[in-house]
Amino acid sequence: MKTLVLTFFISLGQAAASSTTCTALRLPSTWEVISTAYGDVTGDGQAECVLSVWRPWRDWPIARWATGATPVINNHDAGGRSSHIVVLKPLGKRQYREVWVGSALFQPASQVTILPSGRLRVTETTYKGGPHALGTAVTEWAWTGFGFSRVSQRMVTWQLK
Ligand SMILES: [Ca+2]
Repeated sequence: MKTLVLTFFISLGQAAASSTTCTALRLPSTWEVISTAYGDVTGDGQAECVLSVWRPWRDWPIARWATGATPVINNHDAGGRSSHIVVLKPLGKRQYREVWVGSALFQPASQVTILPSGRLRVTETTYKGGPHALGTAVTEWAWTGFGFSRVSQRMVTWQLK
């Protein structure tokens, strides 16, 4: 019998908070929430729920009048699902307000974590492997006021023995 040995060449650090607050979300049934994180990712002193979501891909609305393909045209898997980062503000009483929903990611996300610094840590996977495949990279993102800017990227190497 083969043994799977995983060698993870990066330090994942410590998560800032649990995601237990981000439950009871009422999302479209076609959305699959892969991971949630709860913490202040926008730097305003109030916590948000950050979700890694895979959902049916849709092109940008500008595709209707654009002359060329949009930058997200290939950002989906073979089944037509794309990966998105979603930021929601908990309002209490199981209510949430949408803060930001990102475009279909070029490099899809699986796990999300909010670091004590407020940066968002994303484990990236591939559209071919799917949302539950082993990560291929870990990236850190900082809130810009209307979205995230990538701060760092570290590739992940898995070794099978
Ligand atoms: Ca915040």
